[in-house]
Amino acid sequence: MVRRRQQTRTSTKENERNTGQQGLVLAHFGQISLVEDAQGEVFRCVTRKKLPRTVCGDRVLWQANNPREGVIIDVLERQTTLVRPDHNNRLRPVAANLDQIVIVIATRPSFEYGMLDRYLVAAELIGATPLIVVNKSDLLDAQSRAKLQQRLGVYQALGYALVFTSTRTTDGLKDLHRHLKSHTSILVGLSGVGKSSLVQALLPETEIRTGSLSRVTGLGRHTTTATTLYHLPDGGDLIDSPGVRDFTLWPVPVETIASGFPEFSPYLGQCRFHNCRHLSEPGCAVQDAARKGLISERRLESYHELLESMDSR
Ligand SMILES: Nc1nc2c(ncn2[C@@H]2O[C@H](COP(=O)(O)OP(=O)(O)OP(=O)(O)O)[C@@H](O)[C@H]2O)c(=O)[nH]1
Ligand SMILES: [Mg+2]
Ligand SMILES: [Zn+2]
Repeated sequence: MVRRRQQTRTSTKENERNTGQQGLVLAHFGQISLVEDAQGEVFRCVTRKKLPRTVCGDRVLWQANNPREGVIIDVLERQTTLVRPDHNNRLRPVAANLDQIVIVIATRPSFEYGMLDRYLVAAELIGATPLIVVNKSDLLDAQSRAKLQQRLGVYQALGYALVFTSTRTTDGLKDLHRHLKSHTSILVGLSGVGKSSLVQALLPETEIRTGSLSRVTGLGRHTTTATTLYHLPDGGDLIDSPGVRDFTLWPVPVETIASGFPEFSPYLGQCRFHNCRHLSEPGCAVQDAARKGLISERRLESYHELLESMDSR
């Protein structure tokens, strides 16, 4: 009896699966997701109860119930998910199915190397390629640009790509575009570094969905409030996300943090203690490497800060 009921339920679900069509969530706000069908038409959809909340980049099965609206009946498995803890330390997904994280920094508002490192670790841990973009390059004179270039050289030495851009002078935009082709990338970083301006500069024809989805702050600036996906003309998707005041890494086991620092990998397993945390233990191969200048002291410091932040949770 019980079994038959289960079978009936499964076959109803199968039916729904068969009648639903695949779609891509471009943005999500309140109860509504903007779902794009295979032809590029966009529908306002609600999500069936009991399903997880959809996020930008989700692939879903959905049914149209009138020319512009529909219902999401299933959320397909996510390949990757970028999450960030909210004010109450609850994990909130930001976007799904991305393969590249574009960390946008600028000198105004100025950035902090610790945050850059936390974003890089996040990218490493979810298996996304990080790209570092220094926007507002027009604000840098030759000397400060060279200095910044030199300080960021440590990241290039680790194999991370670095691009200087300006939406004012269009400096570096071609180079950025080249990196974005055939990837699903998300722009992350502090509020006001110019993420939406970069999207607008790359997609001059598109009206960047800020209007109704954004609010004008007291400063008269448009701050992005909904994570939104845009298609690039010659392949690839670009996701604009709301700026943050800080980025905290989600809780991970302390052993995992070291794997977010690629330059540690030759030394992992070489320490005297197998459970070495690379803090002040004797015979630590990671600290030895830092003393010899093979690992940047500042990166090691970021690692220590991350360990402490996990301990204090
Ligand atoms: N000088 C200069 N200003 C820029 C550049 N790009 C953007 N801006 C300015 O920076 C300010 C913030 O730009 P936005 O694109 O809204 O920044 P955002 O990162 O999207 O901000 P949030 O949506 O709050 O996260 C605006 O006043 C832009 O005009 C640039 O390359 N150079
Ligand atoms: Mg924005
Ligand atoms: Zn060690």
